[in-house]
Amino acid sequence: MRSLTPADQYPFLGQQLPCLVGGEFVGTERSFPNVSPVNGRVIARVSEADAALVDRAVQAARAALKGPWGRLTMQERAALLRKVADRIEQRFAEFVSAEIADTGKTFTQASSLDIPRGAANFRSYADLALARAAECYEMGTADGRGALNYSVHKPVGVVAVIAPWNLPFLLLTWKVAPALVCGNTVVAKPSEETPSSAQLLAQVMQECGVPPGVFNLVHGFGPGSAGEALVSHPDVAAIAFTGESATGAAIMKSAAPSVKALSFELGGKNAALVFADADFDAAVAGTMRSVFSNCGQVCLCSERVYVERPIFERFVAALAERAARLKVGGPFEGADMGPLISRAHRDKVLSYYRLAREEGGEIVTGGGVPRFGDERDSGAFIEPTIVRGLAEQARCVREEIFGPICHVAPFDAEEQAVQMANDTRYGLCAAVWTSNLQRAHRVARAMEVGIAWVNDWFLRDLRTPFGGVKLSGIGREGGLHSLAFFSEPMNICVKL
Ligand code: NAD
Ligand code: 6OD
Repeated sequence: MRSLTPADQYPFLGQQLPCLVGGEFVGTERSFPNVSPVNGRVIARVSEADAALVDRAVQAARAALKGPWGRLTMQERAALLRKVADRIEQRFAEFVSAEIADTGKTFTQASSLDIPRGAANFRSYADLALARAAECYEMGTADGRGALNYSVHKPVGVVAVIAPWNLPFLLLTWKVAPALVCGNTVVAKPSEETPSSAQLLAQVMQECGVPPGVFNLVHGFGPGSAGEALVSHPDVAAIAFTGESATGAAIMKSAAPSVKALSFELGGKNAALVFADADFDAAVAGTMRSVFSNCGQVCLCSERVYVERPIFERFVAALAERAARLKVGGPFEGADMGPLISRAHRDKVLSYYRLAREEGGEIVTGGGVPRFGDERDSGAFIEPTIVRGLAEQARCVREEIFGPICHVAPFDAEEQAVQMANDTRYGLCAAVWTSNLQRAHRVARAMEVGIAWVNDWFLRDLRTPFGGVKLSGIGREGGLHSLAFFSEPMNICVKL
């Protein structure tokens, strides 16, 4: 065990994190605390951008579109993205520490998923942008000479990127990288809970020579703060947002008067379907991952697990046994699961633990808060929890909880499993566990979601479409889909 707290590794310990506006770091009088979810300690303060500072950031981003940035070729922008990826890797330890300090997530996860994916996002979009083909259509004309149509891609303009706290660096860079490679300028707002890896990214942008105003960073909250000021700003052309569905609805309202382009990755109430013919051990291990990764705080996590009746009892017992053995603890303790993001979020998740009992569910394992007898008792730790016996209409089965909890229910027939999985207002992803090839394709395709995994979960190829249907989002990101969102295509028709 290295330390109970990441504070000693944290690059901004005791500092006030500034915003980045037009190439200058700007502190503000108004600030808010950055609190460690490991022990409740204030580890830094964060400058809060007001509407005036957000406006300065947007104007700087607008001006930068017409500066040297606007004259760079795609190749030059792609090269800059690669430089950013290299620099993230050079400062890898600091990024990992920053992410851990804000979230309390395990060192293993931050160093194997969050930060490497941040660097990979920049490299992957550099590759993709260079490989994008232009559309070209030859056409006949009455005079027999014909014409040639070809498309060019222009930037959309100033893009607002708004990120949540669960995978802060992965999700921010997932949008910043394609926005920049397409020639846009960005005003990014990380979650108020997780400002630190974005702060390091701002430094990296400066170090790599990204021109002033191309990448701006504003800190703050949503309503009545930097977030709302940004999404309602008339000079922001597009908003790429990841977060709760209700927040998406509020942002749509703010964005409506200036008819902004929107890309939304929102909440989920994802199902895992486990058929009796599945590789039992792989299905248990995969479901453990899909329920408890990042303390259940991944939009893709399975909160509803449907298991075919012949293996139901054995599956629940295996899941419960493994969940009870999960080690909950601080980032450097070799734990399987860190804390939730905050005490406030823990109160919300605990309210669902209580509700599960009130709604007639049986808590198979967990259901409470672990006691450590040290400073971690002031953190936001919670027990991994499995519930059974709830009605499909129970709120715990219908509402996104975003914590380490799932409800397990049996099914008797494939059609019933499909019906139950799809009976939700969300539609982000599903995991199907079966060894029957035909069933795998049939059931995966029947899922009303944007992403279905067969015999795995959260296996990512960054070229693939990513997003959700229903309350889970608008549009798709990933690969060419992101490049399309962040570009304005224009057709040029040449009479020959
Ligand atoms: P959130 O919606 O509370 O906040 C996300 C961001 O939006 C934050 O930066 C916040 O400050 C900002 N914000 C809030 N209100 C705003 C407003 N009115 N105007 C502008 N900005 C505003 O989400 P969260 O709690 O940070 O993250 C958890 C949620 O995100 C869960 O619902 C989860 O499912 C979802 N999520 C979805 C995906 C996906 O890919 N579909 C990925 C990660 C998280
Ligand atoms: O892997 C990704 O690209 C992605 N957007 C993951 C989202 C995870 C949600 O918490």
